[in-house]
Amino acid sequence: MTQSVNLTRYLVEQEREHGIITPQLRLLVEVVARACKRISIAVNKGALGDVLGSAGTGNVQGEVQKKLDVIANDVLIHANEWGGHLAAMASEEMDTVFPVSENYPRGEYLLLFDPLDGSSNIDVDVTIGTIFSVLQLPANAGEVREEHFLQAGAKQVAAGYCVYGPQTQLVLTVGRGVAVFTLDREQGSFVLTQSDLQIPARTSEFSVNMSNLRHWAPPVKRYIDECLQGKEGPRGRDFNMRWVGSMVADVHRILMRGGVFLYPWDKREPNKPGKLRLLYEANPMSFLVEQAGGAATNGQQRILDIAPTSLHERCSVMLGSREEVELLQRYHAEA
Ligand code: AHM
Ligand code: MG
Repeated sequence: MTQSVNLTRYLVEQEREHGIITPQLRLLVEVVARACKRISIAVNKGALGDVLGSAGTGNVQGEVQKKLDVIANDVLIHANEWGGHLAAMASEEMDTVFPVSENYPRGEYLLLFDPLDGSSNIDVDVTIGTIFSVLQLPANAGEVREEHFLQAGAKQVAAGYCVYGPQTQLVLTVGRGVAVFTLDREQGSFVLTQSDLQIPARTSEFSVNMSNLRHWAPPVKRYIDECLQGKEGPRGRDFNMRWVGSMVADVHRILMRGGVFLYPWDKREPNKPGKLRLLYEANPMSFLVEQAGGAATNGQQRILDIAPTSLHERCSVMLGSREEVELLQRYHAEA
């Protein structure tokens, strides 16, 4: 009988055979995965668990919080604060960093997350997810401060997301490719269902909120316009479009079958680089996409090279199949 590989075994093997993770990092990923199981259960209950609708509060970015945003944030905090693997956490839903209490030992890692991505899809039973990113606390850091989190995405030691769709899947990188685990609800464990994921370099599918077209910068308009011209245009082939409106779901599709995802700068808010958050969304997704052979840019530079200047910084995002992202980069350079 072939034995299935669960998340614990996968992590133990990464530690033992490849030496790329530490026991503390293994614990961290397992705790995050356990928290995601709890969130998945809450998501599945929906109205029966009284988890839908607005929480009646706002977050630091002035967005109305949904009950599930708050629940998922609490689950991640409480699951992670006592294990001794973390120094601090930061979340899209919290104003400032959350250092672990002095009642617990301090670990060497920093955990960042978007607890519930795709909030606008919660109440309509459409796929949502949790995104996370792991950094190392700089040596001799002393008291943890916001500046310790302001590391380029290339410094991430792990990143992933959990997608709550028809199946619950955990997609993970610890810097050696991308692995996919599917939640076996009977066993209560994440089972490895795909390893060494690769995004095809070429694609004919794009993912963007087309209602914003008139607000984009010329290079993005040019790229999408040429896709829309199909066979008759300069691209010489027809393009398909898919847009769920949850980054997790849209990026998951791209990791599974290729494509390019865009959430570009928009002239309605000229001083903001984009809508999505660099530390909680763009960096972890870019790390996964690069580990799967794809590319991620903000138009000007590789997303993983951006030096963050604040915790809730935004970022223009274009990621996915390598050839398409390179073309977008070229159109930006030519503009
Ligand atoms: P959220 O973290 O509050 O859910 O916001 C991020 C989401 C992304 O998942 C998605 O790509 C984008 O916002 C969709 O925004 P819009 O519907 O405004 O185009
Ligand atoms: Mg989000």
